[in-house]
This record gives sequence, C-alpha cells and structure tokens, in this order.
Amino acid sequence: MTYETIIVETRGRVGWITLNRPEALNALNTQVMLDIVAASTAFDADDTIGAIVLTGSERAFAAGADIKEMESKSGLEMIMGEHFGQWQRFADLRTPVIAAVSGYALGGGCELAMMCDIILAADTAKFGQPEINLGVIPGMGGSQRLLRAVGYYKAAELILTGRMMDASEAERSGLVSRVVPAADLLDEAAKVAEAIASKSLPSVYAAKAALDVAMETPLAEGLRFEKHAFAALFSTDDQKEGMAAFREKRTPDFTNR
Ligand code: CO8
Repeated sequence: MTYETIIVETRGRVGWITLNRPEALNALNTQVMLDIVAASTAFDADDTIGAIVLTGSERAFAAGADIKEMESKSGLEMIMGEHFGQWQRFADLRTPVIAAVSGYALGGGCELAMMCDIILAADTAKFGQPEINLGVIPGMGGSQRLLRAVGYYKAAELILTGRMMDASEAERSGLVSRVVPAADLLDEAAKVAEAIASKSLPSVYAAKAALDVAMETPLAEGLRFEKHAFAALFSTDDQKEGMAAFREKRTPDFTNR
C-alpha cells in the first residue's frame, strides 16, 4: 500500500513510518492523520511486527497541526471533526512506538511524539506547545501529557508562553528518553526498536498496557492491574522459555505463545 504523506517500510520485525510533507515541515493535516493511523494500525495487526518507529525529516519531526487547514474552521466543526477519535486510535496501539525526533516537534508534533512510548531526540530537536501564539491551546493531549511528563510548572511555562525548549532541556525535564547526536538518531531508533521486537509479544503488550494504566489511574488501581497482568504472563510458553533460558545461561527463543 502506498500513502500520500508518509513513507512506510518494514525492516525485519520493525515497522517504520516517516512523515513526508517537507513543504510544510511535516504539518499534520487530515491526510497525514489518516495515513499514520492506517499504517500504524496495519502494523499493530501484524504479529510479525514487534515495534514501530515514527520519524520525520532532519529539519522537522512535525511543526504542528496544519494551521492553514484549520484556520477557517468553526469551533463546532473542530469538535465534530474526526481528529480526536482518529488520533486516539494511534495513542491506543498495543505495539510500542518509538518517536525519533529531529528538528521541530511543535504543537501537534510534540503531542504526536508524546503519544509514543519512547522519545529519542537528536541534539537538534526543539520541543514546544506554541498554540497560545495562535490564540488557541494544545488540542492533541499537550496540556495533559506534557504535564505528566515534566510536571506542572515546566508544562505551565511552556504552554502559557509558547517557548520552545532544546533537546537537552527536554531530556533534563523528563520529556525525552534520551538525546543522541543527530547523525546517529535513526541507527539508535533502530537499535531500540529491534531490542523491543526481539522480546516476547505478550509481555511487551502487557508492559505497554501497564504503563498506560499508570498514566491514567490512581496507584492502587494501577498496582492491581500490574499484579494480574504479571500473573497472567505465567500462562505463556515464553515465560517458561525466558526463565529456563536464564537458568541455562542462554538467549531465550521466544515464540510469542
Ligand atoms: N501548519 C501549516 N504550515 C506550516 C506549519 C504548520 N503548523 N509549520 C510550518 N508550516 C509551513 C510554513 O507555512 C512554510 O510554508 P510556505 O513556504 O508555503 O510559507 C513552510 O512550512 C516552512 O516554514 P517556515 O518558512 O515558517 O520555516 P522557518 O524555518 O522560518 O520556521 C517554524 C519554522 C518556527 C517551525 C515555523 O514554521 C512555525 O512557527 N510553524 C508553526 C508552529 C506552530 O505554531 N505549531 C502549532 C500549530 S497548532 C497545533 O499544533 C494544534 C494541535 C492540536 C490540533 C488538534 C486537532 C483536532
């Protein structure tokens, strides 16, 4: 399948999605959303894929939602549009997604990165929620996910002023998993994705689900979920194989069963 606004490839057990609207710094219009959701849900439905990498160009991961597309819309059109439900489908993937961010990740671009599970940033990356400069506020999760990532005061400063932060400030603040030299970004993303894809799928899905629950629920509920998800994995062949391999000092041979 070919897409209008993204490039999609499979490399071994890793699905790669590269945003490809260079003329608009990868701004997220409706077609980009539909393409990303279609490609990522197809990877999610494929049990030969164990991780997804989402990346942009050297200059921009994504400079936000497409301002020119939104500009003339009414509030009613925005709330009745499909955007919120469609992007939620991306956030709800069971397969871990690594955002490999180089250049601008602004507004919806920063929010898209925050829908991913791991954010690797090139040392050139710049993050921000500049919507306030346009007379609006974040609309794809920025006010909620940024606060959970960096805490109230950093999130409030960024959202209320629209200031951008560079990669090292983003790492210090807890927004990114790791900063790497720009030239190494895609290789590092490939390594992380391949490491995840080499694990047992049921345990990877359970780990991602437990992390998602932690973002959304009080501690006691999250601990209850984790306890049961942990115990449920003891009914898989891969748990027996993983623990036997440890005892026998060898690499486990997972079958995803
Ligand atoms: N939307 C549309 N086009 C864009 C966007 C964007 N977000 N960002 C850049 N472009 C276009 C520019 O218009 C320009 O096109 P053209 O050459 O035709 O004029 C081209 O990309 C290159 O951009 P610049 O010439 O501006 O490049 P600079 O290097 O001078 O500046 C910046 C780069 C700083 C990134 C600058 O382009 C900029 O400030 N962009 C806008 C950033 C922004 O405000 N993002 C937030 C958008 S709002 C949002 O994301 C809301 C999310 C919630 C949506 C919920 C949906 C339901």
